[in-house]
Amino acid sequence: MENEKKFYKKLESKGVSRRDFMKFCTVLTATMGFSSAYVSKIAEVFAAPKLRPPVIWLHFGECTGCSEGFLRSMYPFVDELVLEILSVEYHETIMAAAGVQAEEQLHDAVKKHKGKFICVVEGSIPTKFDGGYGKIAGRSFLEIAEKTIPKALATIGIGSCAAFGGLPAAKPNPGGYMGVGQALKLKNIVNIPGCPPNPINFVGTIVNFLLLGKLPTLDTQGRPLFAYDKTIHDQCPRRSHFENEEFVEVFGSEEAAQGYCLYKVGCRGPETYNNCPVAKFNDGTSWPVEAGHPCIGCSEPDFWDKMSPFYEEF
Ligand code: FSX
Ligand code: SF4
Ligand code: F3S
Repeated sequence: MENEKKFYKKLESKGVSRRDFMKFCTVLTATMGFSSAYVSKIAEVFAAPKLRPPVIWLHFGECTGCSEGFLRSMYPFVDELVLEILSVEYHETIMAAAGVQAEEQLHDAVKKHKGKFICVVEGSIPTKFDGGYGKIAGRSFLEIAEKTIPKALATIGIGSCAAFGGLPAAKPNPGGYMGVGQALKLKNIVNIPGCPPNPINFVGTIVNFLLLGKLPTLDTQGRPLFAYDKTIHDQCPRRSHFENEEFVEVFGSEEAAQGYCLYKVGCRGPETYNNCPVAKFNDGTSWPVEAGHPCIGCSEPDFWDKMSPFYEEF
């Protein structure tokens, strides 16, 4: 109780009311596919955390958009909430240590929390030339992954690069980049694809773990079903225009202003599994199709090769 009071006081001091926080918990509960009876339980995960699992966050071949998306653009207070329920032991983007100290921090954290930490991986792994396309402190990404991930309690691949290879694995892929699961032949990695992924799907995965003591149910690609069980097309507010054959053929046209369907300018919504139309981005502000841009299938395996040329109808 005391802790909860402190938590709400702290939120208020940052200009976040209890109402804002409960609104966020309601959105998160719905995204996770739980009934509204769970809202207060989910609020408790943040307000009175029982566990603070150690997290080791690795960066490989990527643009850091996944971390940036998570740390900056969601509900402004959520990064702090999540950093409070997790004990982040190593994260190159946000840690104070650098160089030798950072290296030591990684080795110490893996040793200290062996079998108990959650390993979050951002980026894909070059597998050709002995992993020579990517190294940190003299060790290849492949070696770092091989030495770290098997010691984790659970591994989460955040972003399409970690999940499926993403941009670094696009043709001709000279470095032999692969998703983490494929590179290490893992069977039980949780993949949160998207370039970048929606932070709420990552938060939902973590909260599921803290609330129920297990990771969410996954599909055959390792994606949490709560977020990736339906196509963009099946949840799209422009769908009636698709059915009525009302299409945008030129950007900036009258049809575009009318909010017609973007299929003919290359929308890949029909073959893309993600919850963007309901979860949206930036505090629920918008998502690509709402902003007038076709879905380019950024959360699908091999999307750079499979979904391009973008802006052309398939
Ligand atoms: Fe990849 Fe994430 Fe795209 Fe970027 O780290 S999914 S290139 S948004 O940053 O991995
Ligand atoms: Fe489907 Fe894309 Fe058209 Fe939406 S805009 S209805 S996702 S094709
Ligand atoms: Fe990506 Fe399509 Fe969503 S491009 S962000 S999966 S609308």
